[in-house]
Amino acid sequence: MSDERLVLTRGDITQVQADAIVNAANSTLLGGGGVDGAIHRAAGPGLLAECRTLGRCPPGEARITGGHALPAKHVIHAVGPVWQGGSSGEETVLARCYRRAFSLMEQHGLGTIAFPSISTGAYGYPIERAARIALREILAALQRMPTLQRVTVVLFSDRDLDVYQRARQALEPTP
Ligand code: AR6
Repeated sequence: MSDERLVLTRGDITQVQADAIVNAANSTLLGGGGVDGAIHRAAGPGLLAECRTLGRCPPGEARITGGHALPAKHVIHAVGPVWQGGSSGEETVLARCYRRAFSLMEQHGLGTIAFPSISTGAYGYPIERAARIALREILAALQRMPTLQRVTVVLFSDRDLDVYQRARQALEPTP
């Protein structure tokens, strides 16, 4: 059965109101391009100042900060894997990003979250594969966490949204 708490949409994650938005960060947590750059620009310098207190974050891990000037209350900074062909543990590391984000939500009592498509930009992860892993982890979290009210995946193009919608249909067929 289709879980209505999962929403796939096209848009800009910096505009999303949620308890947390997820940033596709790098290990320095000090900003970069892509969605990371957009989040830091929209959140203002307070976010970078808070990130400086955190130290490095290895791939497959995540850290939580405040949302600063964003409409979201928190930012969960997750570091995805760099795609190296698929036989260097990329799938495990990507899955762990999603799991770590959900465990931070549990620890902080958060109910709504929005994810970008982690690793599928600068880090080169093929989006069809990444979508399967992301949605598998999200659907598993929705099943085990009754406190999750809404999980939104915010895709940056119509094509990316289409890839996620197809992957969802394969994992969660609707009649
Ligand atoms: N809202 C939603 N999605 C976005 C937005 C936005 N405002 N901007 C870009 N995307 P990327 P990665 C999409 O490269 O592959 C950074 O420099 C984008 O189209 O942001 O995990 C970090 O500092 C793509 O689908 O993240 C790291 O060094 C997706 O977000 C590195 O890039 C992820 O693309 C991380 O690479």
